[in-house]
Amino acid sequence: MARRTALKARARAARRRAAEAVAAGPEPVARPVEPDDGLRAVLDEELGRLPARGTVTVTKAGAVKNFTVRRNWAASSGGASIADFNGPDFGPACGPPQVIDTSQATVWGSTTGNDAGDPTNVFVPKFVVIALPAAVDVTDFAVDPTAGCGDGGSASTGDFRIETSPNGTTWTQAASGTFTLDDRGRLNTVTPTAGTQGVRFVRFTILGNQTPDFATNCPGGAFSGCSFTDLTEIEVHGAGN
Ligand SMILES: [Ca+2]
Repeated sequence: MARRTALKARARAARRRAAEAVAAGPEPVARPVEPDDGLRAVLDEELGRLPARGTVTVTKAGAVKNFTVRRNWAASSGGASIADFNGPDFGPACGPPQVIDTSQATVWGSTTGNDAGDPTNVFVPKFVVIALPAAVDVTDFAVDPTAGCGDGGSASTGDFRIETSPNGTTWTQAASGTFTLDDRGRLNTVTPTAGTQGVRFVRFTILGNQTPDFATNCPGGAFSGCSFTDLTEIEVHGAGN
């Protein structure tokens, strides 16, 4: 009898401890991890845009990786919008808003010549104007020039110009350059040399695509870039006012 009473008392004590443990919540677990101890973290060049992406390998000791994010002021999800553009509108699937949707799987598809995409050997520049949700002191742009919407790589953006404006009326050339084959499939940083302060509008102009020797290979060449020109994504980084 005494043994049975002792067993019951022990069982009651065990149940009480279990109930107290549940009420107290889980025990804190200390996971001291040195920066390079058991942790391999690769935050690729995509870091800085939303959503940030990276690879973190977690060991038994856990994993700690601090990172910062920065706002893409050109994101339509953040209030930016397309204020103007020229050329045809192949929306919604391939319209101009696809360059500010933060997706590198969607593309603005346009034409090299007339709006019908009749192949010629004369490239008519195509522009898109992005209205930002606030005045931004721009530190850099990021551009993915890659073609899509059924077009070949030759339709990727080549020569380009970026202008900025505080009001949508007066424009300052902030940057220009040429994207090549190596720039496809990624966001390429473009650093402005002027027009960085108080930017409310960004105008991106496609001056040429990546069709080899466009002036002589088009219109008869077998390049989709003879008819079409595309752009995947534009990002704007900096400090909002
Ligand atoms: Ca896109």
